[in-house]
Amino acid sequence: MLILAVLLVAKLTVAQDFYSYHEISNDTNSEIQLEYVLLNEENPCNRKCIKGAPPMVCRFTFNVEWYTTLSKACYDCPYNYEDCFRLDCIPADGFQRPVLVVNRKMPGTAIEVCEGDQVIVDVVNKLKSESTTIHWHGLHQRSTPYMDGVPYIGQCPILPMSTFRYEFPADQSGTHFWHSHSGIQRADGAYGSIIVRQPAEDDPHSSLFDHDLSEHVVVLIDWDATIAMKKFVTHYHSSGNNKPTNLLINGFGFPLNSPEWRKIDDQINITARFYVEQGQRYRFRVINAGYMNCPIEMSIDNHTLSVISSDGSDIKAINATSLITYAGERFDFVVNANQPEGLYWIRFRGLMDCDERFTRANQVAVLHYKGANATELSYPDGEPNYENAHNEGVQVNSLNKGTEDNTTQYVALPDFESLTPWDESLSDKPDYQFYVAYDFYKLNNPHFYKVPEYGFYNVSEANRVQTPQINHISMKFTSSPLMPQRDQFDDTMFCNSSTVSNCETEYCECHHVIQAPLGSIVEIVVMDEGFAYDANHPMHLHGYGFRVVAMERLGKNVTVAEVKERDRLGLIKRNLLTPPIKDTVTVPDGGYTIIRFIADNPGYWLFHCHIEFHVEEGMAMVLKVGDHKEMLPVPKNFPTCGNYYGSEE
Ligand SMILES: *[C@@H]1O[C@H](CO)[C@@H](O)[C@H](O)[C@H]1NC(C)=O
Ligand SMILES: *[C@@H]1O[C@H](CO)[C@@H](O)[C@H](O)[C@H]1NC(C)=O
Ligand SMILES: *[C@@H]1O[C@H](CO)[C@@H](O)[C@H](O)[C@H]1NC(C)=O
Ligand SMILES: *[C@@H]1O[C@H](CO)[C@@H](O)[C@H](O)[C@H]1NC(C)=O
Ligand SMILES: *[C@@H]1O[C@H](CO)[C@@H](O)[C@H](O)[C@H]1NC(C)=O
Ligand SMILES: *[C@@H]1O[C@H](CO)[C@@H](O)[C@H](O)[C@H]1NC(C)=O
Ligand SMILES: *[C@@H]1O[C@H](CO)[C@@H](O)[C@H](O)[C@H]1NC(C)=O
Ligand SMILES: *[C@@H]1O[C@H](CO)[C@@H](O)[C@H](O)[C@H]1NC(C)=O
Ligand SMILES: *[C@@H]1O[C@H](CO)[C@@H](O)[C@H](O)[C@H]1NC(C)=O
Ligand SMILES: [Cu+2]
Repeated sequence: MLILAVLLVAKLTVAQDFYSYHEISNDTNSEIQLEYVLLNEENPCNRKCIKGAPPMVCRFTFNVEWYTTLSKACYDCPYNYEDCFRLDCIPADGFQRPVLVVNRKMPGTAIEVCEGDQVIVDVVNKLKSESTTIHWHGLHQRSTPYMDGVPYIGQCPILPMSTFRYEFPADQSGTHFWHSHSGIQRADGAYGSIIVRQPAEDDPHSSLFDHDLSEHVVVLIDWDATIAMKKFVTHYHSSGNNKPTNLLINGFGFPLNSPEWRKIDDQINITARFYVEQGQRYRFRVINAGYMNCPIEMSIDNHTLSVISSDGSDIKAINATSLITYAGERFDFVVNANQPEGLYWIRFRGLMDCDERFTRANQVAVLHYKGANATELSYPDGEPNYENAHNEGVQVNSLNKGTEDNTTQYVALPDFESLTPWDESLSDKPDYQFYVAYDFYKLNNPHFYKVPEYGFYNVSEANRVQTPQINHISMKFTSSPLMPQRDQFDDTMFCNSSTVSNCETEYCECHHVIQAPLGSIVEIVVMDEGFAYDANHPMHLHGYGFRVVAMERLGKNVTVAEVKERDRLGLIKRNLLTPPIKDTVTVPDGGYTIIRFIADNPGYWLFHCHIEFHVEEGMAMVLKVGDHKEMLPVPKNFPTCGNYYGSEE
């Protein structure tokens, strides 16, 4: 009876020939569990969005498991081209390594829906001993804050053997992505796209492009030959590096940086390939799912990128030659296929820890005109390499540049013009202003050093890894989730810069929470002090989009006091007209980025660096908006977790 009911639901939402059942099994909780894998192209929710058409319920099952690139499903890949495209084959850059993926794909199953649809994703944890959660990056979960997917904030981690059903409305259009928010699982492959499309009538840019296709979603990640946890422990407990060596575009990449490159002559070189027809204009949607300090510059030979949107929010179009994206950011641009029919390199170049000082990570994809006399294994002329991965011209979102560089060659974020009209968050004076300053510090972080045995200054220079902190505090997560189990917490259990002391010399770790009353206008001055080496930290706020009103690089060694003084003297220019709305933004090294939003989404929301290793080390803090009774009620039977110390009567 129950099986029939489930099948009926599936049939209502999934046309019959669209799915293949893997297995039907009885769950241990006597709940019938139906497992099916919907290939992206096959999901009926991935459709043309028609104004006035009824919304759909879009169901997905995400099986999270350890897997491998070049598995047996790949047969003779990478020596046989067709084999690399078999179901469950993950070719990556042609090297075998373990991956942690969803539905044996990397990127995992794409979610493409129309604005207003209801998304239901059953996340089935098939890992052997690790927990997981999935975050829907870019969706603010205003009506469903318990679905945000941050362990110990919005929910308990999902245990192995367990299934957690995420259910939320796709109420914000744009290019978003999902990724594991547990540990550093994203780095091993647990990421994919969520595209929420609109009817053409609602899209202010619809006249600028002819096509907005699934195949033109571009998911980027920095990549390495080993599992991320190996890199993490050897970096923090020894002298291992934290530099990725390669980039993958939609899961594909030439083994450009491998020592074996050029030696494996019979190996197929597979790159992502984007087909276009001459005379047509295409909307591309780029997602940077990167996990290390590896901003990615991209450009397309002989083509202009007309940037129209970022993080799901539209801007007045900007024509650019190259675009830089940081981990967690998304950009949409239109490519006009107005060049002679042929093949063109799409070039990607890693910056910072991926640049010419370190690994020279670079990658290519192909813009393939359908009319070109070429096969899926033909390539444009010219050898791709790190040096030629840059095209000169107007650049958007440049590394370590704010509005201080007013040459027209660089377009900084505060110079974007949002198509979302002015709102109260752009009032002259905010209700609350927070300074959030960070850097790397030479601390005896007890997670990695032990005094007197092997303190920071005892060990060799190569072993002295500095700790990134926000306001000199490392975030310690609670043992049960803040929002659903909020009755267990009160403000005295939290800390912030006004409750701690000596943190500049001693390592400080606590539940770092700042607070804003519901409905207040909040300004956060995010600062990179720039004392330690050049770095770059893309900061992501959960639950909100924010206006980027200012961004400036001041130079090396900047203190909070100096920036406050600059502001007092009126030297900080804020764009309070219609600056862009983002959810992830970087800060120039030795500079600041100022963001504004109205704190109208009650709850506990994480604000953190989107570099996996940094957030894992505690480069995060929580924004508490509203008091406990203003937060939405906890769903019935929501899972709980926490410590157990026996009964101590
Ligand atoms: C599932 O469980 C029910 C009731 O416990 C049982 O009748 C049924 O045969 C089981 N189905 C499968 C596929 O194991
Ligand atoms: C892969 O690329 C390398 C370098 O360009 C080349 O030597 C090799 O022949 C290519 N393999 C195939 C099958 O085209
Ligand atoms: C593409 O641009 C390069 C460099 O600007 C130029 O040399 C080349 O001729 C262009 N190719 C085409 C097909 O226009
Ligand atoms: C961008 O370039 C196209 C031509 O390629 C032009 O039609 C359009 O007006 C330009 N847009 C801007 C904002 O400069
Ligand atoms: C297409 O390319 C092949 C191989 O390079 C060549 O033999 C053929 O003549 C070309 N066809 C045309 C129409 O250019
Ligand atoms: C850029 O800034 C410099 C120095 O502040 C100023 O002299 C120049 O006029 C500015 N140029 C533009 C295009 O705004
Ligand atoms: C580490 O440094 C401290 C302080 O200088 C010193 O007391 C201690 O003996 C050193 N430990 C080792 C193992 O060298
Ligand atoms: C700092 O934490 C204390 C204790 O939780 C809290 O009362 C105070 O509001 C916090 N300060 C800010 C700026 O949020
Ligand atoms: C910045 O601070 C670092 C570390 O304290 C110091 O080594 C460096 O000399 C300073 N640089 C400048 C330009 O003041
Ligand atoms: Cu960081």
